Amino acid sequence: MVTAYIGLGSNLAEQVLQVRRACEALTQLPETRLLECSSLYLSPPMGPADQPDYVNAVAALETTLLPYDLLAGIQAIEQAQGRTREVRWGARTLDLDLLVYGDQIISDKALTVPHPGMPERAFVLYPLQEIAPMLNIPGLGPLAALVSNCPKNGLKRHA
Ligand code: PH2
Ligand code: MG
Ligand code: MG
Repeated sequence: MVTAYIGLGSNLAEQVLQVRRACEALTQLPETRLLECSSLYLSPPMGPADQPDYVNAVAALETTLLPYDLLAGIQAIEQAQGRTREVRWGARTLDLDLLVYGDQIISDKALTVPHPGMPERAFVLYPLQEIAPMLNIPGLGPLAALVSNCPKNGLKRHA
């Protein structure tokens, strides 16, 4: 049994509903239990500025799925919610990223875990801190230290 963390993001097509529905869909993954979903946050876009603000959250799961099967599972949820993506870092209906998979460090063509963008992403670190304040991220160190080195960059709790 492994604890894994998933980053959720949406900035199109009823973003709040997209993220809530994705959290619900995570409860339906096989061999997996949803432990907790963070509050929803609003964040200005990282990347091209000509796109709507994002709704972001982070979920904690307990799973016996292998990392690639978990990845396939979250990609299926993206597809089921009508994910289209044309532009790198462009607007999307739903983005689910495998952030952390237990204490494993994986780096190959299909998957990089822990997610390499985490240290710069307030919209990942702050929601993660809400649900796992003592987390130590393999290869990156204590979450608390990453948070103190990452300004909020306009991140706000969604009312
Ligand atoms: N995701 C991206 C690109 N930029 N910006 C915010 N605020 N939130 C995101 O989830 C996000 C982003 C690519 O996955
Ligand atoms: Mg992403
Ligand atoms: Mg992604």
